[in-house]
Formats: sequence, structure tokens, C-alpha cells
Amino acid sequence: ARFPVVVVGAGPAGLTVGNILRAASVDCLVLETGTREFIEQRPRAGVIEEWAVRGLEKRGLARNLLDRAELHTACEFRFDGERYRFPYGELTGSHHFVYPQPLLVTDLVREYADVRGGEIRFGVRDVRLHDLDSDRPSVSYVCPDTGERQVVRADFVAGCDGARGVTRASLPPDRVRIARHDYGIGWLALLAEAPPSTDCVLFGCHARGFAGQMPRSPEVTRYYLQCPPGDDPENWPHERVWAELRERLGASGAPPLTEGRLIEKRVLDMHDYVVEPLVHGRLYLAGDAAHLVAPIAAKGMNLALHDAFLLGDALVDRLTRGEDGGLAGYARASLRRVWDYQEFSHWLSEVYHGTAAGDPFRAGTTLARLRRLFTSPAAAAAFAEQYLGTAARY
Ligand code: RFL
Repeated sequence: ARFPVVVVGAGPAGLTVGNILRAASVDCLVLETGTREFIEQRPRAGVIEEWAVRGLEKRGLARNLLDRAELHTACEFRFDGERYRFPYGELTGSHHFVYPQPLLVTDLVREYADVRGGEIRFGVRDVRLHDLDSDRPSVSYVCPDTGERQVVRADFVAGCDGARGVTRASLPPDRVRIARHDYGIGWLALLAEAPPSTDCVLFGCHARGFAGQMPRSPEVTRYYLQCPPGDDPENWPHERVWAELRERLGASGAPPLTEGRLIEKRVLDMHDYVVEPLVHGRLYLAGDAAHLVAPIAAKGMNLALHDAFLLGDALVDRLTRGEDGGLAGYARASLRRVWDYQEFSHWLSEVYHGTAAGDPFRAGTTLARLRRLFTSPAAAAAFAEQYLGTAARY
């Protein structure tokens, strides 16, 4: 078999690339290790920036999202026992959309496979990339039904297989630089079967550690609790989780937290990485395969969509009109936003975690950084721009 493009991975990045290609009648094949049911239910992100929604809308991929997403125009910081609402919508005229990632993935799979007639193979095993340096690369995989290895030839391979995929590992080690940052911090990521306690995102900056609330839907709310890296989720029974959330998100005048059954409990070791170059021969990396940003500022899926818009459009230009400019500029255009978001996450990490570092000096500077957001209009405007990703140019 031969396809102009083989896309490895059916997450937000891979499915968006696939949809852009199919809209231009470019044939492609998406390979995915998970089943359709699995990827349509895997809970993860929820916050999508307005420019990313407009990018999806422009490509006919935001119908359900625009019908169903909630709009967020403010977040709330809690520190020193007080609540501080940050109305970024008023400051910028821009807002966040909250739409759970599994719903977006479901929409993208349906549109790609059922509407635009794209091919996708689920449950593939042991994916390998071959001859990336040549103009005839190929991808092989073991077929789940027959157990046989299939080979697919391609003109281009899009590596969209996330943080644990194989495409990044196919780059020759002497030709890549992986810039990595470890925060030395864990986050217990929780999903509670409960409505949000407050209608907006909450950031609790507390001496006992960070706590966050991110509304996902009227029925499900995400919470985070800072914990030691590598901590065992079993150390966090229901009572301990809710006692710690109450303590760290406590503030005068705050409504009590709405408790509910915890339906997901995982420990994330907070780290970031950026792979450079993003391109090797005919392989183009996109999304978490290329760069991971810890969920500190809810940026990961937004960056995956940004890459997918750039790469999808560039592949269409190349394959339908022979224009190479988009592919040639892909890595540079992607990485500008990536590094900007990495820097912001780094900055915000100190706001979240500085008061719990056990160092009175860091606690002092962290509180100064927090207070500045609520006393300096210039600092507030800069924060809002970065939080929403609205800078005109990267
Ligand atoms: P994905 O979504 O991981 O998709 C990759 C797909 O590739 C498949 N795969 C393979 N397929 C073929 N062959 C292989 N060898 C393969 N290996 C893996 C996988 O099964 C999967 O289907 O990557 P993509 O498309 O780059 O999208 C990235 C986003 O998913 C990620 O950045 C976000 O989830 C990050 N993130 C958040 N981002 C936001 O923008 N806003 C948020 O609010 C937000 N919250 C979060 C998050 C990530 C979290 N976790 C789990 C780390 C909250 C959490 C808890």
C-alpha cells in the first residue's frame, strides 16, 4: 500500500492533520495503537484557547465544540487566606473554551473517518519507521487481527504519537537535542464526579503545596494536588484528598467544595521537553511527540493543535501545489510558540509552588509575584496575554 501521508497517532494532533489532508482530498492513513473506544474516552485536557478554536472552526472541525463548550472569562487565585479573581476576559476581550479532550477526539475521529472518508487503523502493534532519509520512507506495523507485519509506503510521515510514542525515538540520537526540564514536583491528577465548586479555574498557592480546580462539565471536575514526585496514588484515599483540597483551596468567603467520588487518580511527574529538530528527512513531529509541556498552564493540547494546523496546511501545499515553503518553515513556526509557552509554564510554576518550597525567600518573592498581578495593570495584561496565548506574533 502507498499513501502520500502516513500519520502515526490519533490524538488531537494526528486527527487534525488527517482532517486537513482529507479536506484537500489528499489520501492519508492514520495508525493508532489504541482502540476507538479507548481514545474516545481517555480523559485529559479541557482548556482550549480561542485562537485554537478559531483554527478548528476555519477547518470545519468545531461544530460540536461551539455548541457545547463552556466559555471561561476569569480564573481565581487563592493565597494568604484570600480569594483574588482575575477577569482576563474583561482585560483582553478574549476567553477560554472548556471542552473535554475525549469529546474533541470523538468529533475529530467521526469527521475524519465517517464524513471525510479517511482511513484509520486502530489497535496496531509495534509500529516502526523505515528509510526516513530517503524520498521513499515507509511505516510498518503488526496487524491486530492477523499478527502479520504490514508495510505502508509514504511520501511523508507525521509523527503524532504523543509522549510515549515511537516516532521521536526514530530520530538518530546523534542528530537530535532533547532539552528537558524536571520540576522535581508531582501532581496528583484527580477527576471527581461532582460539579465544580466555583464556576472558574482555581489556583490555590498554599504553604502545604499547590491545589487546583479545573471545571470540565456540570458533572465532572478536575482537581490537582501537589505531591512528592513518584508518590503512589494509593497514598491518597478519598478523605485525605478532600481534606487537603479544602485546606489548600480554603479562603475567606469561599463556598465549600462540592465533594464527589474520585474516578481518576494518577500521579504526574512534572516535566517539560522540546525535541530539536522537529524534522528528520520525511518525518515531521507534531504535538506531544515533539514537545511536552507539564499541565501547569493547560497548554499541551493547544500546542498540539497549533502544530497540526501548520503541518496539515504545509503538507497540503506541498502535495497539491508543489509548494515547499510551509514544510521548510514548519519547525521554526512551531517552536516559537512552544518555547514561549514553556517559558510561561516555568514562570507560572514558581507562582504555584514557590510558597511550598520551604524557603522563606522563595515564599516572599512568590507572594510578591502574585500580588503584582492584582496591583499592576501592566503585569495583569502581560499575564492575561500569555495565559490566553493571544500575542499577535510569536
Ligand atoms: P496524544 O493525545 O497523546 O495522542 C497520541 C496518540 O498516539 C497513540 N500512540 C501511537 N499510535 C501509533 N503508534 C504508536 N507507537 C503509538 N504510541 C502512541 C496514542 O494512543 C494516542 O492516541 O498526543 P497529541 O495529539 O500530541 O495531543 C497532546 C495532548 O493530548 C496533550 O498535550 C494534552 O492532553 C495535555 N494536557 C492539557 N492540554 C491542554 O491544552 N489543556 C489542558 O487543560 C490539559 N490538561 C493535559 C491536561 C495532560 C494531562 N496528562 C494526562 C498528562 C491534563 C492532564 C492530566
